[in-house]
Amino acid sequence: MISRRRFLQSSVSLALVPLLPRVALSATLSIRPSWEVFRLSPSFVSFTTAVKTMKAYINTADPNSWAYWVNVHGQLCPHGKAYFLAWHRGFLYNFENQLRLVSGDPTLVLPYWNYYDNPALPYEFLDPTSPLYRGDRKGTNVGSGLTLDAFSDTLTAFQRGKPNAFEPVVEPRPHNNVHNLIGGAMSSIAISPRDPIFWVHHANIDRLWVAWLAAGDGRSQPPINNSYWSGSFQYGSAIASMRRTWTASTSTYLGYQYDNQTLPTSLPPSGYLTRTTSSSLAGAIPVRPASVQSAPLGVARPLVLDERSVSVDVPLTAQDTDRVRSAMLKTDSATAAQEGGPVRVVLDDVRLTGLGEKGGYFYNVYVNLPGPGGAGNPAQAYLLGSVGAFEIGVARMKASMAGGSMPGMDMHAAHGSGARLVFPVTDALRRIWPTRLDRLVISFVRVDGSRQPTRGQTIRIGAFSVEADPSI
Ligand SMILES: [Cu+2]
Repeated sequence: MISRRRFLQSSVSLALVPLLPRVALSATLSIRPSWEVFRLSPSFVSFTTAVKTMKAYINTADPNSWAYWVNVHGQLCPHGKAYFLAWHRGFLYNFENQLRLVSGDPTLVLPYWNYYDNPALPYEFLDPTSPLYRGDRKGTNVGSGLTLDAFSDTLTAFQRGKPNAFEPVVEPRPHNNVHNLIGGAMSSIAISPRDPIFWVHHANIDRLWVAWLAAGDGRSQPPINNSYWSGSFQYGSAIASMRRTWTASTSTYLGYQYDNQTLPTSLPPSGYLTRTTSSSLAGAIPVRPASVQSAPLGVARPLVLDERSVSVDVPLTAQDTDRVRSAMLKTDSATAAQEGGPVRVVLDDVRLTGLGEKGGYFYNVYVNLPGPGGAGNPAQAYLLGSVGAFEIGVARMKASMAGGSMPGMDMHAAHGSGARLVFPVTDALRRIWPTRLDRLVISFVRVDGSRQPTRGQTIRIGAFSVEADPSI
């Protein structure tokens, strides 16, 4: 895989290459169907033929190759920051155009995988003779990674940085969780579009965006003339850049609609749960896992994660308790939810083991889960976030871009630098409002995409700590 810098340089030299002929879009294009409908339609053959043809063509500078799209995503996609949804919408649009060109089928549209209806990987992706197959997947069911959090009536704003915004919630849950639970290429941001399931997963994420806006009840995004939409998106040197303004009219974007534009209202029946994921059942309160370590506030400890769920005990002195209470009382909720909020879990020097890189799992990170038999709030009240191979890749990508060094994006070659992940704690403490506050217990609850997850170490955290700013 080429580095971001080399990619940008090659963009300059390729600027003289004429743009490929584009399929003219009819005004009536087109309704994206569910996978269940799509697989019985003639388009299914066009799709698999196009996938096979593109995979067989090895020229990363040419959008007729599968690798072109993998590289564009690895170099240019915004994750964990603004325009996550809008950039990927254009990415799907351009890729879909290419599928039509390659297949010669001008009616082909991407289908979506609605895992809220069926969380099992569609059968066609598991057939070793199909171009949709990959042998590196670790999970075949994403049910344990689904939540309804993003569809709450309280999330009426759209963009990152606003309180109660949709985009920063739908990205981790379900988007990241699905990437992690499938594993293989899907759990690496650098190469995830290698797996054909990427495209039907992202079509579903795009559909959820359409459904969110269509659900109304005050849900709104910046209007078309808002400065938020100024600027453009890039999709590599061979594809014309696209103005952001086209994102304003979501339900009829470029003529696309989905055959189901309603938000999920329930989670799929739990036909499948692993030993360790019963705690991720919708609405169920996870049982606090046993503590394996103790770390005083502000003191960093190494922590290794494996197939088990674990907790770290953080005993608080009277002075520490004052600091945490002060943060809970005096911080507004927008600040409390920020990454660098006044109380935070800091995971530094985070590295994937060889097993961990393969994905198929993630860990929900909670604060002060009730003990066995303890009643409490809804599970999501305790949730700080999650960590898996996908989040670690995103953190490293963001760090390398912020640092300006733009090292090679090949995660497998970049073992040198550990990632840093920070989870705000103050907001969750305000939700659960513990009456006693003599300790914080940070729990890592393992979630798997397979009935038989591999045992062994996945993530090595060089320095785990809980930090609290001095009393305000
Ligand atoms: Cu992406």
